[in-house]
Amino acid sequence: MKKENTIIVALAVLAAIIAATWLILVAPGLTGNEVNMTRGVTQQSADHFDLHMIVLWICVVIGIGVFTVMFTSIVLHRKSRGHEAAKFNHSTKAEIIWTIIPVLILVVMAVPATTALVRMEDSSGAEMTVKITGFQWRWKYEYLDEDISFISSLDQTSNAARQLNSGVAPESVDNYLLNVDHPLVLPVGRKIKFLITADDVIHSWWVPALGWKRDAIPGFVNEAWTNIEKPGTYRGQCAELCGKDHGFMPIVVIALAEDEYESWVNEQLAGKPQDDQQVTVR
Ligand SMILES: [Cu+2]
Repeated sequence: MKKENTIIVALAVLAAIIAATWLILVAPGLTGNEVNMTRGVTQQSADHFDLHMIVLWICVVIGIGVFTVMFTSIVLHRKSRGHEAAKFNHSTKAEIIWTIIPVLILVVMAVPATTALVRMEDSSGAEMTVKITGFQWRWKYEYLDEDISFISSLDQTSNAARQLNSGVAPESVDNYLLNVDHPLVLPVGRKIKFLITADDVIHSWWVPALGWKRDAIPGFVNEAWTNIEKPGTYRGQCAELCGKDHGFMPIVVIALAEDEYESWVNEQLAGKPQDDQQVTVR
């Protein structure tokens, strides 16, 4: 086999692998069927997204390299062309190379991952604290700096639609099973600490747009924090199988601009919409 032919086959294989990678990773995003993670609305979620992309592209480059060498070898050095397997069975040089290179790649990936992890655990300097308690099957929110607390349950429309023979088509309900009666209202641009626990079994508080999820465990208080950058409505769910209605305890976070949040707090303290929130749990 001439050297030029080897190069041509290798290039063809490389082109085919790059095209396949593009089709799988990039093309779905162009057509709107994005299969990637979302970037979210906090620095933490952006950190996670960036880490995920760095690691993904490292894997893509490794994959392209490995498959190019593999398919080129399979095509050009097949038995029917008269090639014979090499006789050696050990190569110290190869072993050193294929140990050192992966170690270096892992070290390169560990640096940004550790930085993000340390930042994620550092809730110091929080400007407000919200205690979250999971119950079968609802969430209780207590604003520890204000005298505000309420219980957040699945909204009535979803709850009615989910009943057997309800006559309400789930498709007709907006945000079916992802809506609550009393959303958690938070300000944007403020560092908010969460203390997360549960009162019966293990639940898990998860809003994907915030970039993390924390188990709510009876007898333990887990800590997390966020600083939402963009006003909006962000939905999540309990992420720990916690009983028969595990699928019916969604989470809704409404992030408001600072002044709107302040007027919401004042409304709550004035007691207006609080009256119907004294739901008995269990
Ligand atoms: Cu739960």
